[in-house]
Amino acid sequence: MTLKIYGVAASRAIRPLWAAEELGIPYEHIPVHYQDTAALNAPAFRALNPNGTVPAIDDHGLVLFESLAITLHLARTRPEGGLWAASAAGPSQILQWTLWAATEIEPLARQWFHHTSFLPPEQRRPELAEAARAQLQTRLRVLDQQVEEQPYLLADGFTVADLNLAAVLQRLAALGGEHFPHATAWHQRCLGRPAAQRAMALRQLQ
Ligand SMILES: N[C@@H](CCC(=O)N[C@@H](CS)C(=O)NCC(=O)O)C(=O)O
Repeated sequence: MTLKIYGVAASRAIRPLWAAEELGIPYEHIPVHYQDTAALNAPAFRALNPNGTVPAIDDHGLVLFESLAITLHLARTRPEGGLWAASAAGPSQILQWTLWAATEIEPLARQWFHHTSFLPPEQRRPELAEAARAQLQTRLRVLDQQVEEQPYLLADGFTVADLNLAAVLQRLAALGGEHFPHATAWHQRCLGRPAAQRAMALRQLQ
């Protein structure tokens, strides 16, 4: 039995796929598309994720949804894989940055993306995109300062906190990255990792 990861790589499933690649875990990838309503509504899939969204995982019988919870789970249960923190403070800092990504960054990044690209043109409202981008600037300054004097969010080195935030901020360049050189360099360090590249290459296959 292997870990099963559901969801096309061109979705939030990139997060658990990247984590699995970092950890070197064997996994089976089931590329359910987020627009495939028949697949998302199938009883077998709803049993994995009652929200009818991707990603979901089945980790040897433990079924989970929520992409960032999944990456935390994978990192925490495979500490030898190096994504969890070795220091006493590290696990709490991982939660801090992951919740920050989920609550302070993702809603704004999503609003910007929806109103610039994702929604049909007639439903886009440029003022909402611009408002989200403007609000993100103060948050990006916080990130920029955090990685000004150390390469990753935690003193421990690269952890699942970096993976989660870098994945949530996948469109950093368009969100004002040019004003935040340390954040941009951090983002490039994260996405340039071989495991990230392998996970992103899965997008070409779908
Ligand atoms: N907070 C959830 C969001 C999941 C989500 O909305 N996934 C999108 C794809 S990235 C989806 O499946 N959308 C299909 C739908 O909403 O019908 C997570 O991080 O896993």
